Amino acid sequence: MTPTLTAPLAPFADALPVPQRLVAARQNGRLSVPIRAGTHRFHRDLPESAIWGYDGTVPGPTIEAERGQPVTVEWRNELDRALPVVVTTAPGAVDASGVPVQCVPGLSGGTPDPNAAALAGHTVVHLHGGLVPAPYDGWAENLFAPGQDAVFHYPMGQRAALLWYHDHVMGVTRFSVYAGLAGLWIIRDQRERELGLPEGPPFEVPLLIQDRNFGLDGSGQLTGQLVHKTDPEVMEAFAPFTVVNGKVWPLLEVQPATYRIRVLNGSNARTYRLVLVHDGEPELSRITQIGTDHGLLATPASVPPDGLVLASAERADLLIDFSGLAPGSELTLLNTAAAPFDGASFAAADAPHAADPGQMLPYPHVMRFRVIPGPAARRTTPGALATDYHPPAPDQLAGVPRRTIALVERELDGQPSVLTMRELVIADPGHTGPAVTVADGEQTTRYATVAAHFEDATTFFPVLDRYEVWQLINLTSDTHPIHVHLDPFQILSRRPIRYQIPEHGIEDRALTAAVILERDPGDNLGHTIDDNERGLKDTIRVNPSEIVEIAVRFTTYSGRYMYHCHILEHEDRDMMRPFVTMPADLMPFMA
Ligand SMILES: [Cu+2]
Repeated sequence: MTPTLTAPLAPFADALPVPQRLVAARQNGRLSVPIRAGTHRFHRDLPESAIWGYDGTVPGPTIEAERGQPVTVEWRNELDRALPVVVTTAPGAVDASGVPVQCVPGLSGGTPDPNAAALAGHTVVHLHGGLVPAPYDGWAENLFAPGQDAVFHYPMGQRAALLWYHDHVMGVTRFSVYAGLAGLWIIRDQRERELGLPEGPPFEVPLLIQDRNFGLDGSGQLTGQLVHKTDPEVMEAFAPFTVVNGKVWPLLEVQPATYRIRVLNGSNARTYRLVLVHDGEPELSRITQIGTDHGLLATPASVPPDGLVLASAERADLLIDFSGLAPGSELTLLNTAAAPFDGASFAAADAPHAADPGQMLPYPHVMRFRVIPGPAARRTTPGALATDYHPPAPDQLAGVPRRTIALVERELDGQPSVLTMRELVIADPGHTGPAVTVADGEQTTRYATVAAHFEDATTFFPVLDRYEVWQLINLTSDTHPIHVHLDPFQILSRRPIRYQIPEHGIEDRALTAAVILERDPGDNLGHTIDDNERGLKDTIRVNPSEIVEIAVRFTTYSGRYMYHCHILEHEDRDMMRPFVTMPADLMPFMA
């Protein structure tokens, strides 16, 4: 284990900021949001950082909408400064003392990428989780330049949920989101009000969690300069400082009451496994999860024994009970997830000792809650939450179209390997080229690759209102959070596999692999579905050596959308593909 590091910033020094609220109903549903260069202080002891932000702030304002009341946003690109992030790849993966370079500030000997420095600020906004017509979904190539505007119409015909809006520009989303282009979007509805859930301050608190790194000056002092640093072995940026609502390791004072805490992992790549610790012991029983990506679960869920796992873009709606705690009590939210995350477990009881630079987790701190005097107000959790969805019945899924996607890591000479997706179709009997075989008991299916890159021809044409089953096969050693735009989906199964890929089995387009639906003897993962994953999801973790099946049904809008890994460094490097939703009556006319 690599020795622990001393934090160069004091934890729990800054108060947790709550982003400015933009309540759409107060502006007749018409909002105008400038996208601006600005400055932001990430910690009281850091100089100001140059950022890009919605309304010039990090995070952007929280937009609040009402189900059934459309919102129009005029997104005004007023960026007048080039990308405020130094992008670099360090020459080595570890420094002279053996510490991974991504765990420390500064460039670690890397050269600033001049192409990144020249990025002028073309942008496009995606409302993640939004049931939005295709022209307003934020297609990654439909950019608007500095000085140009885009007026997007959001119908809001969807259930209450915590969504988020962020930049989705082709190829460099990882830099523009890192620069600050992300904000929360909350939809409210009658069902949540019937349940009497807290709405707005002080008892509803959103937490947008990200990781960031900063530069060093000539004397080794932290500057506020945002640094996106990778290394020759790891293509994802895992930054050492956890930032919540724009502050490094903040502090929130809470009354001895029940709070509704709405969490989004808005990090580029880092997965969090959150453990609430009081006096050195985990107190996960204080947390009840009531909602996930697309809103309320059917019934409340306990946090899994190891902690609450959230990969990039996943959300959790939590009730945290601080009642019965004396004023002055402190509860710390810690992260125990190694990076890159591969699903491996870590006991919650060990969370105070989770720091491990060798696992790219130099500081497990996320934030702290401190109890202040106030009236005790414990809220009972309703036993029944959502009543508007059910898992699809087996007969609804019998005979529906099945789509198969393999996640693979392709090694390249002289540069970090790239993660890509391969769309597979059942091979013709006469197919002689490279194939993927999937053996499930007695039955073996042979697949051929039909698409490998974002710009390859579209092969997915789902018909509106019809169920499909998408099967995601992970042939890599990392967990990938796969996000499907437009309607939410439900997870059907998560099953262990073992597989073999021959030498040169992963080529630019071709893929050869033998997959067997059984557990590999060396595989320690549970491959279970957590209770909190049984709601309506738009981002699902696919762990190593695993097949995940999801039931997908698009309902409302036809057009061209995307699905992709939400590790931004992966989606920017081709782990993203299009699909086109089609009205049934047009299908006979498709060439
Ligand atoms: Cu990925």
